[in-house]
Amino acid sequence: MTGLRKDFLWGGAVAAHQLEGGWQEGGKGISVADVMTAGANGVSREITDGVLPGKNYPNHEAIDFYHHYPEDIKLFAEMGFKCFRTSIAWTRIFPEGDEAEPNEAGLKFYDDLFDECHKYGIEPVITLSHFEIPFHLVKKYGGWRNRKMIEFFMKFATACFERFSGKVKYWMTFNEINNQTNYDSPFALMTNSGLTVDPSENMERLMYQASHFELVASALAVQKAHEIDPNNQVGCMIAMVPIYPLTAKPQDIMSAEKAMQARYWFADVHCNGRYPSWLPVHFKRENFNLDITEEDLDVLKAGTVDYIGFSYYMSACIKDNGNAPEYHYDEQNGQTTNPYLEHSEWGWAVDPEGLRYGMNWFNDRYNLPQFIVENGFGAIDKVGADGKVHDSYRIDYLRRHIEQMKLAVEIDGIDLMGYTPWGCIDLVSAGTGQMDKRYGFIYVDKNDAGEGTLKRSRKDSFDWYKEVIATNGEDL
Ligand code: BGP
Repeated sequence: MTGLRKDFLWGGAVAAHQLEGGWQEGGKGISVADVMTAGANGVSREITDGVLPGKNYPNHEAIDFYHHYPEDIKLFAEMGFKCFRTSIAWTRIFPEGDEAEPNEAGLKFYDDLFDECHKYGIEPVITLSHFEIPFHLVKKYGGWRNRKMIEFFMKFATACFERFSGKVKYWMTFNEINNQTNYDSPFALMTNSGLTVDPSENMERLMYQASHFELVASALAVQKAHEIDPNNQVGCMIAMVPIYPLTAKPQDIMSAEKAMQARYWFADVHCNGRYPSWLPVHFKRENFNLDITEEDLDVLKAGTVDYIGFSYYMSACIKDNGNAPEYHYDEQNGQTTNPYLEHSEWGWAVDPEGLRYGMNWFNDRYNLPQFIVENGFGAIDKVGADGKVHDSYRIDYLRRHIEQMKLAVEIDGIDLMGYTPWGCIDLVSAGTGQMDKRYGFIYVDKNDAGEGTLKRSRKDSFDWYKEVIATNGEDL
C-alpha cells in the first residue's frame, strides 16, 4: 500500500494547440501557436507575422486529435486514467478574442470531448491559457502589455466556467506563467504573453507589467469560478526548475536564493495573494513605474488559488555571477551545468530528487495541495522490428520520478492530488515544434517532415504505466 490518496488522480497531460490540429475547423481563429514554424534540434522556431505561404506550421494538423479524440480517450481509459489534463483553445471559444459572444461550435467541441472523458470516469483537468493566445489580440492590443486583456480573458474564462459547470472541476489559469522571467527570449514572451519585442521598450519592465495583468486576471478567474460553482478548484501552473548553488560558497548560495526568488515570485502572488517584499523595492530602484493599482492588490488578495499545479522536468544550478551584494535578478547569467547530473539529448538535466526538492520548497512556503501536472522525458523513439517502441529509458525516467514523488508524500507529508505525465500521447513539442521529440505512452506515426499515417500504437511504457495506475503506484 502506497501512501498516495485513494482517489489519486493518475492521468496524462497535453495542450490543445500541440495535439488538436483542426486549426481552421469549427470557426477557430488563429492563435500565436498557429504562427510558429517547425524548428528542429538546435534550430529555433520562427514566429511569423500571420500565417505565411510556403512555411511549415506543425500545430495546424498536429496529431489531429480534433478528429481522433474518441479513439485516443479510449486508449487513455485502457491505461486506467483517472484524469486527463488538456487546455481549451481560446481561439475556439473566442476566435479573435474580442468578440461579444462565444463561438458555439468551439464550446460544443469541448462539451463532446468532456462527455467522452466522463464516459470512462476520466476527470478533465483544464488549463485556460496554455501558450495559445488569439493572434488578433497580439496584433490589435499588443498582448498582455495591455490592461484590456484582463477583460478579454475574463470573458473567455467565464464562458468556460458557465458552459462546463458540472463537467469540469479542476482548472488552472496560465500555463507555466513564470517562464517569461526569461524575457531575453522572444519565444517565451510570445508564447506566455503575446508580446513582441520592441527595442525601445525595457523588456524586463514589460515582463513585470504583463505578468501583473495576468496575475490579476488569474485572481479574478479564481473568484469567478468559485462563484459559478463552489465545487470548482482552481490552481496556478508554475514551471518548477529548482536552481541549486553550484558550491557551498556563500555567494553561490545567495545567488541561488535570489534566482529562486526571481523565478518563483509568481507563486507568492498566486498563493499568498501579495508580492514578496523585494519586488516593490526592485520596481522602485529600476524606476519601472508599473500600472499596479490599489484595487488590483485587493483582487490579488481575494483570488488566491486552491492548489499548486506545476511542471517538473529538470533542475538548474548557478554560481555567483559577480554581482554581489545586489545579486542581480538575472538567473540566466550565472547558470551552469550540474556536474552530478546526466542530461537528455536536449540538454535537460535529469534529476529525480529535484522533484522532491521542489515539492518541499512549495510546501514549506504555501502549505497547499499540489498537483504534478507535467513531468516526462522527451526522446527520439525508434520503432522496433516487431513494430513496437521499446522505451525503457522513458520508463526508467518516470519510475525514478514517481519514487521521489512517493517519498514527498510518505516521508515529507505533502498533500499531492495527482500526477499527469506530459505528452501521454506523442504530440508537437512546444519548444522546438518537433514531432520527433516524443513523450508519449502512445506512439503516433508522424515525423518532423509531417509524413505518416497518424496511426496510434502502444509503446512498452503503455503497459508499464497501466500497471502503475492499477496498483496506485505500488508496482513500479
Ligand atoms: C512545458 C510546456 C508544454 C510542453 C513541455 C515539454 O514547458 O508546458 O507545453 O511542451 O514543456 O516541452 P517541449 O515540448 O519543448 O519538449
